[in-house]
Amino acid sequence: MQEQALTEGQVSFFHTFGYHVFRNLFSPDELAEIRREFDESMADQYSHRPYDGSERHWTVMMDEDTPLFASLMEDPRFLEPARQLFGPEVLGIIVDANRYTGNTGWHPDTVSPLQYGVKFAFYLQPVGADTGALRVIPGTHRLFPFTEEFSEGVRSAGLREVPCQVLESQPGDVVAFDLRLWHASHGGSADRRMCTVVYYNNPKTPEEVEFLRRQGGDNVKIGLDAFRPRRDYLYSARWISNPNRNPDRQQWIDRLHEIGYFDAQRVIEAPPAA
Ligand SMILES: O=C(O)CCC(=O)C(=O)O
Repeated sequence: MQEQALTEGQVSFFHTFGYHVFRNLFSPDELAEIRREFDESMADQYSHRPYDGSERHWTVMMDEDTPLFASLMEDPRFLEPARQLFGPEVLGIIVDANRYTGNTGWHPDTVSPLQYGVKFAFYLQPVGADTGALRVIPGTHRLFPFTEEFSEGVRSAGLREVPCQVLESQPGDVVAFDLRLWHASHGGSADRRMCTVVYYNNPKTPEEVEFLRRQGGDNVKIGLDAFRPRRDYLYSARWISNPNRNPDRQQWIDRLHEIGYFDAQRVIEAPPAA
């Protein structure tokens, strides 16, 4: 396994422009296993509504039925760069999988300057400028919060008209970007497979804490409600029980409990009815 801590120059580039691309982070054997877990989990989560290319499918990949995916948030290849970028107390939030349909319009992944972090994304097919690669507007994470005028200008300019950097990638590569960075994709296939590992900044001020508290319920809406997989919770009771006593996971769970991130309904799996 290859370790991928960032150099000082790469950390500085990320903070200045908002992204970094890791090449060949996964071995061919890992990729084969990732594809197997992806297929099995998606088939299971959408057995009631198999993918037909008309709408995006999404699910969480943090449980014992997908052990490789479930290990990624604690894997130093992700956790170490996340810590270099947002400090040693950065919070592991989610590992997910997506089957995208069509283009993705320009947007950042957060609506508040009080809520930020890093997303690591990897595609299971080769993706280029007009075949669904992530495209980013470098430096826009530093403009946050955006004026309505800027947001409207970007959204109305047309997907391919906005000046940007295209982050082409091959299976095995991983694209990391700041959640505040404006990004989009153009021309992807009807079944573009993309997975992510997300970390949030550990909030410091009462306002940041309050925003993260509300984000738990918001993540239920933008994930479970929007895509309707079979699971009806983000975090399984088993994940929360941290059966392998992983100290990093325990630190995240304790802090997220303290903040109240888990309090909204369906953030954590409900206990079985008595
Ligand atoms: O790959 C895409 O089409 C967009 C990905 C994206 O918007 C995201 O992961 O936030």
